[in-house]
Amino acid sequence: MTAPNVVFIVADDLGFSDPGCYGGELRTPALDRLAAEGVRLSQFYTGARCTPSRASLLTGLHPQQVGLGILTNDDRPRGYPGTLAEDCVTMAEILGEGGYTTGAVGKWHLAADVRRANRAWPLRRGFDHYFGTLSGCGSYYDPPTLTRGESNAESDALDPAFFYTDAITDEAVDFLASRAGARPRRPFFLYVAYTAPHWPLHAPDEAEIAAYDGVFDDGWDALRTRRLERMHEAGVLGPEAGLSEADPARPAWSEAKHRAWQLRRMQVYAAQVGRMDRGIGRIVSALEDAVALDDTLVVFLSDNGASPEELPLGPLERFRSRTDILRLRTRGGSPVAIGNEPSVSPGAEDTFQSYGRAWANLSNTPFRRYKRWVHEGGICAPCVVRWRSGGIAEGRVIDAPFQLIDVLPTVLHATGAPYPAERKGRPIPPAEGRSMLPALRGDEVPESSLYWEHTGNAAVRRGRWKLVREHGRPWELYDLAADRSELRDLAADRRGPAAELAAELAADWEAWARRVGLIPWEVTLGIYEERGLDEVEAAG
Ligand SMILES: [Ca+2]
Repeated sequence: MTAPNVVFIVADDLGFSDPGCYGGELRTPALDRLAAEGVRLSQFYTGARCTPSRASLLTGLHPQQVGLGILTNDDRPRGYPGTLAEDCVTMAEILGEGGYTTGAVGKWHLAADVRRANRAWPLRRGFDHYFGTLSGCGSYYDPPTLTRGESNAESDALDPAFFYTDAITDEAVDFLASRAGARPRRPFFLYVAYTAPHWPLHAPDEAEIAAYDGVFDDGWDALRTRRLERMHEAGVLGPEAGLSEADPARPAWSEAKHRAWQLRRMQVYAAQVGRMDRGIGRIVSALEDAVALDDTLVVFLSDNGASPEELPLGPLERFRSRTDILRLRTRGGSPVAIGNEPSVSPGAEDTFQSYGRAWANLSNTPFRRYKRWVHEGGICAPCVVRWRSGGIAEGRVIDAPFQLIDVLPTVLHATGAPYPAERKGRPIPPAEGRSMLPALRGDEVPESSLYWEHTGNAAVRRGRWKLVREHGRPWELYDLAADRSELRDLAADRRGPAAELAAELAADWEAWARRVGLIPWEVTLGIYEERGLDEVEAAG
């Protein structure tokens, strides 16, 4: 068998149960097709936020090991550098060495400096080709830091028809079409990182928003219940997954104000996902046209759980000055209405809103918490894998737990590429994860411990047990085999066998934290305090 092509498709802040094939109301026919011809994972874990997740995906290491524990802020000398380390390899570097053509399209978010080309930019990290945004997010109509190769390409957006989701798709399709005709033929690695459905709520076609009229009218409470029923029916979750309590920090739907605006927010979010799904459909068609679909390992995933962030984050002036993600005017010169103001209907270029906490609570059904936390709602993501000639089971749900560090070993397993011992003469850490392929082919796999930390929120999972805490709070212990949604804290009883297990797992987590060079959140908070910054306001 020849080495397969590899295509990653990444969504940004898409909740676990949003896609149709995971039980959501959102229409995702292209993704559903990949799921029907491949597998869905029911326990695939990411990091808690964009930057750490992308770092793990591309390097096979924990984000703390590669300088990206939080975001792309340079917090040296005491904090993380916030830029991709030199002593690690990316998937593109490994596959490029093995004869692959490599391309990255879309969001990068792994470099502290997004203005001047540097060693953390895509072309210097193994990609032959790059088009996309280097920063965390921004307008879909006029994206800041849009870059082709290493040159600013923001003027691409002067075309009135420009829309970032479509531009990402167009570039990915062009890449595939040109590789298909190239001789001699080389396998390719294409990394497609959409920014959808990360805020701002931008959707260019009113018909796509109107297509969701009525779909969400019963509100987040009723829809959470129905989603979980569909997830049980589809086998994406078993009966051990109960519905978490409604987040007390958001109103019941029956008491929600500005309901028309609330519905509009969710409909625009759904339309954003629809645009992305259409792009995924075009990418799959391009692979078919190149007669390469069945010989391509296609991995779709979201980088973290749905986001509860309300806009603006922190005082507006600081939000403006600290981030390079904001346009104050449209391309036509009109002011942009920044923030979640109910009198403004989101979707167009002169708006800048997010869908907010209550809808994110629906997106993460049935779990607790959100992006930034490491309870299930923050780190459990939809993940679909298709590779027909690789013998991956078709249409099945795979229940074995995996996390982002396992993707790189999976690709190495599939392609036969070796993991190097060094980069540019410097030793690098061994890959942390293990191949998912045996499990994706339907075999039983042994248990392996998984670890997380982000802004002090921490967790370790060993088999059915998960120890998890919010920063500054005591550890909680859950039996995920009986209680997937983390509803019954077994560590609440501070004595007995559960307490012993909790202590053992806590010690395991501490040892991991030391090994990966974790910088305690208190240290970073101290740095921000000295600089007069709120925690983390920048986008991610
Ligand atoms: Ca994200």
